[in-house]
Amino acid sequence: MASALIALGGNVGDVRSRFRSAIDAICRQAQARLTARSSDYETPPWGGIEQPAFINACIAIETALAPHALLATLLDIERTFGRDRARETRWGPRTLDLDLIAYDDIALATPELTLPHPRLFERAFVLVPLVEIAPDRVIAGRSPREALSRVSSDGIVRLPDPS
Ligand code: PH2
Ligand code: MG
Ligand code: MG
Repeated sequence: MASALIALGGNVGDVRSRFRSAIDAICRQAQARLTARSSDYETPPWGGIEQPAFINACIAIETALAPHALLATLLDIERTFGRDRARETRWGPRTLDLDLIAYDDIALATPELTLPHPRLFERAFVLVPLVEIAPDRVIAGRSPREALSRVSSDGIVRLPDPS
């Protein structure tokens, strides 16, 4: 089994309940066990497009799938939850984004998949939830905690657990 970190995001519709269903689907379809789940965070949109705030979270799983098979499963689950890549703009609104952030200590760069995620350390909306579940995991020689100390997390709000 391998240890993978996945970042979840979305800003269209009921994102928080979609996260719950998507995490269930990941565990089923990726032959995976959920080992950690962050809180949900409301985060200011990044990327220069005017759009509603995002909800972001991170999970850690143990999975039997290899990296590309896991990626294919995540893309499939995005489609199941209404993602239509043909109709969306780069950095624009989306129902569900599932990004593979890290997979064991594997480093790879293929047209479909780069590991660890190439923009991970620039994005407080990934680092804040990641610090909650894996502050000291070494990713490309850095820790989420150290990386977060170098970016602004202004405007990021932890949401209370749903009761
Ligand atoms: N995803 C984007 C573009 N901008 N901003 C935040 N805060 N969170 C996201 O997940 C996000 C974003 C498209 O991938
Ligand atoms: Mg993505
Ligand atoms: Mg993304």
